[in-house]
Amino acid sequence: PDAPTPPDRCHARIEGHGADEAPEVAVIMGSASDWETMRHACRTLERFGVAYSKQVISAHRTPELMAKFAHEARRAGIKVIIAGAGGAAHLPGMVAAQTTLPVIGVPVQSHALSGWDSLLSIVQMPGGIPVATTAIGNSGATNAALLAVSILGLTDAALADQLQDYRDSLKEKVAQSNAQLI
Ligand code: RP5
Repeated sequence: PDAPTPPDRCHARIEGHGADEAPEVAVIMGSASDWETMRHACRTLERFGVAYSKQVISAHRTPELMAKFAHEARRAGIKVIIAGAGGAAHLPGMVAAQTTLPVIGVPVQSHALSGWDSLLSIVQMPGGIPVATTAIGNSGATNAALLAVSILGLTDAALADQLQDYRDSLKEKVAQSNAQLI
């Protein structure tokens, strides 16, 4: 499929992409500069046919928009939130503070500290407000989407089957790479 298009810089509505259905996953990011990383999450959701929305929402620059999004997400039918941010990466934690939906945080690789700052900001949540934190960068964005698929698969057997097929394809790739070593 075509590469997902970048999100608008800022808009408050939760709009779907890639499917006619209402979005089940919301992909949000602190800046348009996070898109190069977060597009991997969107691409993976598209691969599984999961309807999602995407938005730039900054914890620091648009705190009111962040609160509005967090408060409205469940009512809008969102089941999982994927939040990517870099540097002083408060977005995943601050969204998690304002909704009981599962929040998966993606640490975006920063220029100054290679993403250590993002990782530690996202992963070190105080007890009581969890954020499921993935690896830094593109792999983390991909895995965030796979984790969302896994969560949705709890109540969607067809999606769970698709995830198993994907895992089988990874196994097959390893077998093929071993065959090439001969
Ligand atoms: C964070 O600050 C964003 O998530 C981004 O990773 C970082 C830098 O943002 P820009 O200055 O590129 O907009 O809020």
